Amino acid sequence: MGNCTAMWHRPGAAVAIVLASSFACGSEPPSGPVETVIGLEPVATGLTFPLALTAPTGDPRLFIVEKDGRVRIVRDGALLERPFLDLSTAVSRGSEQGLLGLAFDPAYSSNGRFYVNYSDLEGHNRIVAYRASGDPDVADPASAELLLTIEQPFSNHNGGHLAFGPDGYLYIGSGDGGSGGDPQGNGQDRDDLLGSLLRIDVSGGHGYEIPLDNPFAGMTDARGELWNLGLRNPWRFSFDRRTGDLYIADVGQSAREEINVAAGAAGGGHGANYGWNIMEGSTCFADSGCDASGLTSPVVEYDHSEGCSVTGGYVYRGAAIPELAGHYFYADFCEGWVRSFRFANGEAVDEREWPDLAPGGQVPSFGEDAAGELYVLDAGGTVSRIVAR
Ligand SMILES: [Ca+2]
Ligand SMILES: [Ca+2]
Repeated sequence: MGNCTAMWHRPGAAVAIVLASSFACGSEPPSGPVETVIGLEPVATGLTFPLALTAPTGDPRLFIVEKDGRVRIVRDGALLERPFLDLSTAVSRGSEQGLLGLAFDPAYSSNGRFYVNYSDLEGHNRIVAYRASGDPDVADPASAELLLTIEQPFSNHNGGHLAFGPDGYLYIGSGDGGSGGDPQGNGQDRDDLLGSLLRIDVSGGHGYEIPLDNPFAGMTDARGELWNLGLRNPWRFSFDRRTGDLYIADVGQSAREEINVAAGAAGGGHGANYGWNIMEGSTCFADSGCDASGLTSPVVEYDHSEGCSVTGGYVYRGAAIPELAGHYFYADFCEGWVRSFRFANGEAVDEREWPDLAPGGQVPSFGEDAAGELYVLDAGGTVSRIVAR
């Protein structure tokens, strides 16, 4: 019936999606063979190392994070000169440091609250809440409320991404603290905020609470903020806005890059251990005879003959290119290629590469707007929308 065999794009052939009776592969609605050519349409240029793009619910504007500390707005197709927020004097800008994440409160239209994650001048990560000002295109810098500090023993592997889950909780990506090989064992330790996604409740309007159903809530030997563990540097993660599935792209050490998917219907990876530094991808790391029992394996991985650092993206749920529904896009930062797959019945299907989506430079991130359309960010300064040709 359906053909779920991975079909890699052949260089030189037309970039096209060919889905043959995809309903046999998983949860997507039936669709006949379709063919859509997609490419990139620049929406902003001249940015300084853009590394995140998001928007409040229902808001047609694009909010783009620049690594050096500014949040810029694209409104009605134009990049506004004045930043929405300027933290450039508060941010460390070393290689993996900077303003790293931005998320708008699900109730932003009524409470004006949003959250950033940045490397402070000591190199520690700060998760800070801000509020909008009377001018919708400018935040109120005086509204800053520090929610959480994640102390960093080394300058790299800072995670930094922020996203609200379908449960309304704020998820925070946190790396293993850095250096190489996780010398402090932070990936497997449960009593620190490193090497995990964190999950906190910010709905009270000030500070945060630990959700009672967090896996280690109330335990004395673990941090209640942890949602999972065993991550090395979950630089980018996202939720499928239709299914709630959680996609975590975890940057590898020197051999393997991986993407983990936790089905929303199966609990979203509550308490999952993704293996680092016992394992790197599906191979043993710290000890060649490692015990992988109890560890969650990646759904997709590739080795360093194909890249060096995985950049997680999003599942397409926009309206402009219906044929892309359910396809998760990701990239390699160093090589700049863009690939996709669909997650169906616990595995990756319809894997392919998209040469026409490679922006030509390093890809630090993707973006998703309020309508579910996706963007590819080029570290050189251009942000482009994925469009049908
Ligand atoms: Ca830890
Ligand atoms: Ca892993």
